[in-house]
Amino acid sequence: MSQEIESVLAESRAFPPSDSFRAAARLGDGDEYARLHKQSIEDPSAFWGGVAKELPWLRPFDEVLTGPDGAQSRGPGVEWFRGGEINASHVCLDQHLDTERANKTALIWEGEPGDNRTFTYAELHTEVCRFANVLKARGIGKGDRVAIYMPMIPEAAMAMLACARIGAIHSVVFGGFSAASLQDRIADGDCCAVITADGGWRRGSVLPLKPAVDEAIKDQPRVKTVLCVKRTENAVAWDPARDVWLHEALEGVDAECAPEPMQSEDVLFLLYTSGSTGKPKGIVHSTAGYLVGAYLSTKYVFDLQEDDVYWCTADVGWITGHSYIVYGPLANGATMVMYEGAPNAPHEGRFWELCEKHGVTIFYTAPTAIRAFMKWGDEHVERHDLSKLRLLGTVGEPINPSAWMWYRDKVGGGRCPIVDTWWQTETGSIMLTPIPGVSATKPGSATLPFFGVDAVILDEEGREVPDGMGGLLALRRPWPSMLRGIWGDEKRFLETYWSKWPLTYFPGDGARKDAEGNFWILGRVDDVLNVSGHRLSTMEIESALVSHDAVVEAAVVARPDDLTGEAIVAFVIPQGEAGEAEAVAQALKDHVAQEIGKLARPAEIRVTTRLPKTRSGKIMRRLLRAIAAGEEITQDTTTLEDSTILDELRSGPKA
Ligand code: 7RM
Repeated sequence: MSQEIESVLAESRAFPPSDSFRAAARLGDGDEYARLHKQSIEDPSAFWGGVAKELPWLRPFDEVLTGPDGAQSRGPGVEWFRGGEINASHVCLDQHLDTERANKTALIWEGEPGDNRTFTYAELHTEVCRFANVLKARGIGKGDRVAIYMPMIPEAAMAMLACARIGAIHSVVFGGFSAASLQDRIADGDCCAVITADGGWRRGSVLPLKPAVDEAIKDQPRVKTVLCVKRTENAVAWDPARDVWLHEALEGVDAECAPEPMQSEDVLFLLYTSGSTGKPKGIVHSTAGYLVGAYLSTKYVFDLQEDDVYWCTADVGWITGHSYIVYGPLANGATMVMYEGAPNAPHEGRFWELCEKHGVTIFYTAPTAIRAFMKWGDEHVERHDLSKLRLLGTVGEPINPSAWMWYRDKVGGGRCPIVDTWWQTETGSIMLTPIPGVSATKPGSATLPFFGVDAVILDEEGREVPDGMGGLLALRRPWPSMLRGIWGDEKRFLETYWSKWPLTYFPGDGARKDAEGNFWILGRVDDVLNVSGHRLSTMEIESALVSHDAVVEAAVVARPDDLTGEAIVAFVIPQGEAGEAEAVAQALKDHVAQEIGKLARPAEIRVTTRLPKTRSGKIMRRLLRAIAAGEEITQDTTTLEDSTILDELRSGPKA
């Protein structure tokens, strides 16, 4: 059977950068970009060797890329920057200390209640060294795994950098995960310590963290230390043999801590990602290659300049927080904003208030957030002065063109390029993206492969599919920040990512490439529908639904159908009251049929007020599939943001 995906949505708008943006951009010259890109593909060792030399090494590397076929190696077993020694916290902090950046603001932090803390590079360096000495004093050292379970406070970034400084491997677990999820991750990583806080502020109340840690480690004798930051005043249970307040441990600690020299391929961190089935995978990242990828992509994708104020709204519990809050921006000496709380606390204009207050110039968020902002209404955006913004970004899911246009017009005032960045926990850094001073952006497209990325659209047999046709996204060449494995499960690593085609990485996403070489992500391959033999992307049907004024958000899945094989079920969140949208269910079916074609016409529209999402905002379609088919949910729901949603969906109205 053909594995091609029929791509049915046409989007032809294109927005080149303005002349003024182009003139001031780091990379604004198309010829220069083409030359660099060509070199990155034709001579990756020269290209990546040059980039890597921009970072401070403790010992220079001997070779750039090595493996079974030397510098031509591909596939899972390659090594980057052999012979080199480097330390991530030294790259992020120490290198700036004997430059003008020593007294530059590294971090502007704001708590949900409105409290502020800022740190210069010199101050952040001191904090991290002291933090690192606290870890050392507890016997934590090179190669040990340390779980970090924190709210979005400066200590979260400091904890990561302190681990990196002493060569301990951090494993950040998102603070919204349950005790059970935390326990699984601590056990799988065999962690010897947990860094946490008493709690954090979320929507006006304290989200406790320490109790979940206590619960998670009650049967984990390997965990000898729980280091706890005092953020709130809530009471916590205390085991004096194991628990340590950070502020007490810091008293009288030395502010000097030499960075541990790490081999290029030494592990910098583990980060768990939930596959569509099975237990979470501990994605393993290296030190040098990861840093090189995070450093270069931050610099060019965000056109980072010395006086920018950069804000990535992700949580440090996600890869976006690792690469584009901590390692990438700090390696570039940037000034960044970090915010503890929810986007709608205490009001729905909070993000725009923060942009105005701190003079944010670069803003990076997720489509799920953008759709929420749209729903909350334009007035929250319009109330604030966003004239300092010059660049916008999105990540995490395909962005539907109507949300893209809203983001461009309402937030960006029509003047800011939008970088739609496609990448994964596994890729470590951005793979498909516009270069903002060069690329014409298109609503819904992640546009072009970044430097060194050899992306193609293949069929199951590994043949390239013609332009315009949907297929499987594939990466043929290794890149420095690629994952090095799944912690403790080499077999699953090889099967998941490297077994579909020889020596080629399979990310699990469907995509198509247009005649100009721009990539359009169609969503996870597991989500593709098959209606009467036509393979359709859920994302495109969702896009058609939200292009109707009555719909704010939509999720499309298939249920078995005797006649057509699969039938389309659409879950929609209406704009305004649910009653109205029920009345327009017929109109919505017609709208999809008109936008895409009769074959994409939903068999059923279900109105809901919420959709099941992961905590990073991705729709969990596998749960919707079970609901649409009327099955019991027996699958893992621990990564679900709000489990009460399932009851609503099961009992919700049909139309
Ligand atoms: C960074 C991150 C990875 C998956 C990936 C895609 C989807 C991410 C985009 C996107 C369309 C984008 N890491 N995805 N970015 N889809 N356009 N710009 O999200 O490991 O949590 O998820 O997310 O399906 O495979 S992740």
